[in-house]
Amino acid sequence: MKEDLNFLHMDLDAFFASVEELENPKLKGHPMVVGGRSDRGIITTANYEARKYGLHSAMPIFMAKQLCPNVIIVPTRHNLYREKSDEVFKIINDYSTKIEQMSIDEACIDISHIDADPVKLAKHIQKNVYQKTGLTLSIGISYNKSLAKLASDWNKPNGVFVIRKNMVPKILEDLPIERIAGIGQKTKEKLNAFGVYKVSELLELSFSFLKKNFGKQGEVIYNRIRGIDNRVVETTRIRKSLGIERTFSKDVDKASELVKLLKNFAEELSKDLKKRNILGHTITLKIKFNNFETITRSMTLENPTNEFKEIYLKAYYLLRTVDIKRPIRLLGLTSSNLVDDNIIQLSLWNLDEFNSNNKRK
Ligand code: TTP
Ligand code: MG
Repeated sequence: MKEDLNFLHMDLDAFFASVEELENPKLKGHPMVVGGRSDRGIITTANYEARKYGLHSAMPIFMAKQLCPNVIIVPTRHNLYREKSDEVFKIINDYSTKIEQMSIDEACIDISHIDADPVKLAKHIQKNVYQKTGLTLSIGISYNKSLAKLASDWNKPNGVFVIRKNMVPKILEDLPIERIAGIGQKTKEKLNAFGVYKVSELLELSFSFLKKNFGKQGEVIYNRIRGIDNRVVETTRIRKSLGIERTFSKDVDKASELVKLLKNFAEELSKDLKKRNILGHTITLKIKFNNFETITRSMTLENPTNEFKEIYLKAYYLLRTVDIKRPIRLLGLTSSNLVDDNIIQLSLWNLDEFNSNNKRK
């Protein structure tokens, strides 16, 4: 039976701390937190060794020191985490065009177009991200968004967990209510005041009771704990352009050579666009001469394209409008004004092959 396990939620493990460990491997194996410089600061995250002592995000540093006197405190470096996060998302982008980034280290990915076993896919993603960045992540898979998120937390670190239709609501019953997406601090306190702490107790409340006391949110909660969540993955990372730019080791001064390079660029660009299932409306040529003078020429097409021939012909036309008066040190070819192809067939890691080797059961 093909289940609708179309939501994959990923969350990096102890993200800031893991990045710091990559930068300074000596930190590995020691309880360590990333956080403010003074005792009045708070922890942004704790590595898994420090978590054994009860240290966690949002805990004041002075308290962390009391609980774990040997804890190493590393100051926060946001730019570094941002860069690492971008690296991870670049890898994830190759799996799906529908990715919703929820935070710096977390995303929900629509995998409905991937006809492979979702667990094998999750392991493929984990291995790929680990090999390229050294970071580990945990993945949850389910038939809706909130359950996929919940599942990503189930087996941390480096885990994969699937919540299937026939597991709900049983699997949720023992959870504290705040684990349900949509139950924030305020709602939690209000529900606690009604004597409700666990999902099993929440399941006993009627739809009308929840609606009367919590309004629209009450409806949402009633549905979520029964596995109903119709939200789709909202694409948040929209690529604006895709292109190739290269500075040559030796300036190019022959027109024939330049045309040959342009052809290669068009070929490469077309392949890249096709892999990502995107089409571009605008083609831009960029040339930098050996005196660093730079010119760009653009052309917008009526219909977007990712076809090599079309890209090449337009790029060639643009090249002919340029007065090539000096040797050239840099050439660039970019496609922008991008649109989704909608028909998702391929991906950078050869989705077709992956699908046929790893069929869903
Ligand atoms: P989380 O994914 O919540 O935590 P984490 O990645 O450190 O650990 P886990 O393995 O449980 O996923 O948050 C991601 C990063 O966001 C985290 O590394 C640091 C930062 N952060 C804060 O700055 N303040 C906070 O209160 C939390 C929760 C996280
Ligand atoms: Mg995380």
